Amino acid sequence: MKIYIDGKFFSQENAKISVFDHGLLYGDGIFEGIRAYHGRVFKLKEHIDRLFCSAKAILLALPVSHAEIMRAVVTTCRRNRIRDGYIRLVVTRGVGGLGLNPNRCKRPSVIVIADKIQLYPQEFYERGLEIITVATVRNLHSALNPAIKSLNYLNNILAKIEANNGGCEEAIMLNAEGFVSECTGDNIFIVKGRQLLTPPLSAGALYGITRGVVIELAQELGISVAETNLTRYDLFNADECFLTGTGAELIPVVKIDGRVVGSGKPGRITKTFVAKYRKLTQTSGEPIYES
Ligand code: PXG
Repeated sequence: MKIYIDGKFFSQENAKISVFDHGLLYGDGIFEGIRAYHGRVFKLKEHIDRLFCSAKAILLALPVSHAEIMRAVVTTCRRNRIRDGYIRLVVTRGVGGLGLNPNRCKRPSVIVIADKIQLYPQEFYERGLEIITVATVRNLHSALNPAIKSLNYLNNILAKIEANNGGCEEAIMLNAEGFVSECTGDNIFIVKGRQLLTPPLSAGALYGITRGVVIELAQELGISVAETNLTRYDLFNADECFLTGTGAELIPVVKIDGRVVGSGKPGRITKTFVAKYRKLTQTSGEPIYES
């Protein structure tokens, strides 16, 4: 595997970052998780746009342009002969001293890892997931805004541990007001009648790229979408529920905190979105290879 670090490629053994990098010392940095399907990088521009938004929010001046980062991602995929894979793009604050001050970090580092994708077991997609609400509350947007895809993911990791301890793959996280925000690495949607409902970003959700695609697909399907505060009660009484994320794609949810959702099986509207999403991933994206 060849890993891109600051414009050069390194073997896996030699791809190294300093222990003085503030990405390691303080979680001071940002990242993106991107997928490639069929020799194309899916929604690459949108991921790089979001990376720039995260960078702006943490006052990190990216050392390379939007176009250069897009090229770095595509080139790294090509060097690793990726057709279907997972790309982790990381930008750290860079090497600094043993103190918080980011001004001592002279140059951010840009890292691109392109690897094979580890998929969730197929049975989750066929039967649906059971998920639980966990005690760890989502970070306040006035503290560390969850819209920033930062290297500081402990809030999400703690929630994931609680889900795992409860025998589940994913956790529902509530915000400090008790409204549903999202899961640890996925956004959440419910179906109620002919309407799709999802928490607004102000509830502490990430502006998910997959979430955005589902909202666009809903428009094509003539299904209305409302971004609205949801409580656990709303989830329990939904007709259908599904999660969205680059890693998970669209995954049906059939049980929440012991309550069976809808029929207890992946719903009809969920399945329609799954099929539409799959088709889109197979037919669009930034080409990695010349055809
Ligand atoms: N919420 C959070 C907190 C996330 O980290 C999403 C929602 C979904 O966003 P996208 O843009 O991917 O639709 C994420 C993204 C993994 C993995 O390996 C996790 C994500 C993305 C890619 C891989 O668990 N999370």
